[in-house]
Amino acid sequence: MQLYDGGRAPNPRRVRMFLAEKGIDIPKVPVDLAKMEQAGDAFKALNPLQRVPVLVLDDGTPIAESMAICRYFEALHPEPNLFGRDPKEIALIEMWIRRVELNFYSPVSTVFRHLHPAMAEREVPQIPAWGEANKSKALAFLALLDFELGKRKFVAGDRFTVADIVAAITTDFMRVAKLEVPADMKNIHRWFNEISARPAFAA
Ligand SMILES: N[C@@H](CCC(=O)N[C@@H](CS)C(=O)NCC(=O)O)C(=O)O
Repeated sequence: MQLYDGGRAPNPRRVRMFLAEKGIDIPKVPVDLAKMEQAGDAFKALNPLQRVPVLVLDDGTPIAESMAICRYFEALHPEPNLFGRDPKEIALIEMWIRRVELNFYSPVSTVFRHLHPAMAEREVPQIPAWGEANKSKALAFLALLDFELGKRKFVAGDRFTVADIVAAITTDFMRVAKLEVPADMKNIHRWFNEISARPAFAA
């Protein structure tokens, strides 16, 4: 199998961090997003949505969507467990993945896609006012997460899980979107310093 990868872009990064946490190494095919390789016919045959990452299985099946790819590897390599061990933990991790993707990743990505000059040709139409409007949405969720992280060590509970990967890669992506974590969000800073110090974060 092969992972169609996209450099420092956040979605491929969360899959690479997940694989590194699991100790899994698979062949990678770089897709140059700046050169719009994702819009070429060969790549569109793998993912008509023209987005990375995509995992292509040995039988040719393409699996897109970062969390779907991570779940595939969790099923193949259950340890270390990152998606939950019992019904309650599985549900809590899923709850936080969805909360983070919908209320945090999505607005940060919208800020980037609608305000960054590098995205002008890809995000058509680019609507700067929509980018601006999403800044406060991203920060509102971050404030909620700061409050939650005052009650426990990790995003979904008392141990590191895939929910931390999703939230930490998004927090790091804020820099690219020219957003800052406010200095007074002490719990976010404490947690992010810890997650970003994990060797897998550099994957
Ligand atoms: N929901 C998808 C999102 C994938 C996505 O948006 N990938 C970005 C890179 S982070 C991409 O391929 N962008 C190419 C483009 O916008 O043309 C996932 O979870 O993997």
